[in-house]
Amino acid sequence: MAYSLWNDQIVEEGSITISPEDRGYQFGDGIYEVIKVYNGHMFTAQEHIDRFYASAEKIRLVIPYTKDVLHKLLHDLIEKNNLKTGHVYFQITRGATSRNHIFPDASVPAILTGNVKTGERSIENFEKGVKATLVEDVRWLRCDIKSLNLLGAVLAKQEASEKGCYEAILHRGDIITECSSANVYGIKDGKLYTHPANNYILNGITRQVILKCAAEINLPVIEEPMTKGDLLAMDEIIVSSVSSEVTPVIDVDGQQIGAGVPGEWTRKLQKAFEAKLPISINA
Ligand code: DCS
Repeated sequence: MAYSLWNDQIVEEGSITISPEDRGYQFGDGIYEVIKVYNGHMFTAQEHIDRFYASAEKIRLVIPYTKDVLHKLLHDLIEKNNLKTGHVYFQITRGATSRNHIFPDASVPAILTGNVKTGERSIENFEKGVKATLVEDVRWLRCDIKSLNLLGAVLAKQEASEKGCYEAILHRGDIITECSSANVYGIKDGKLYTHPANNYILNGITRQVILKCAAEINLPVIEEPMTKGDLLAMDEIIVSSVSSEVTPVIDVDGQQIGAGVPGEWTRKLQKAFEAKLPISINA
């Protein structure tokens, strides 16, 4: 039996009914988060919860629960589903009411839902690396908000998939921003380059952990935009997200990156990252 989050209750998955007039359904008027779970433990839960509240504030949506209550609900959801390795997804919308672009009045409650998914870590990708393709970034200008509006990301990821690629690396004109559902970095001459955390990208929680890992291994970080040409000339490229962790990119649109195999700095970052995870070889 699978259990879901329904506002502040854990309920049987099949018992939930979503209104066709839910604003998330009609307008994408809501926000979401994905937290990775290792051996039953959420990784960087507080950071994800903080970003959830920050995204909500940016769209003027009031979450009717405290961060502590939400944390406890997610914990209970994981436990109730007996999830070991996978992720927990949750979202909140501005409620269900007669369709109108204008915000509903305060009596219409926001709707919080969530569920878990089992999934092993993508070890083969981490080891061998993946292919990516460059796609024009046609998303809106508030990519810092983890909005339910994901059409730009969906179209880019679909294009990547049809080209046999793991990710779409997005560019606005000549400037590399991020990926459809991950951040992107280049490593050149012992320096790590990535787009600054502004409105053009989602400041990934994994990105924030990776920047700490870079400091630990004495890899200087330069948060400046790269051009397409800069990216293709990098010694190493990586992409990161809760599920991608530190995934090496060894090919972009058929062009080999560096030696065409995951590089040394990537390996060091992967090691430093893995050391922070709530996993053990005996678990
Ligand atoms: N950039 C975008 C556009 C994303 O959608 C994501 C995560 C990231 C960066 C990386 O952020 P995290 O490191 O916090 O995961 N996307 C989530 C998603 O939609 N599914 O899984 C992760």
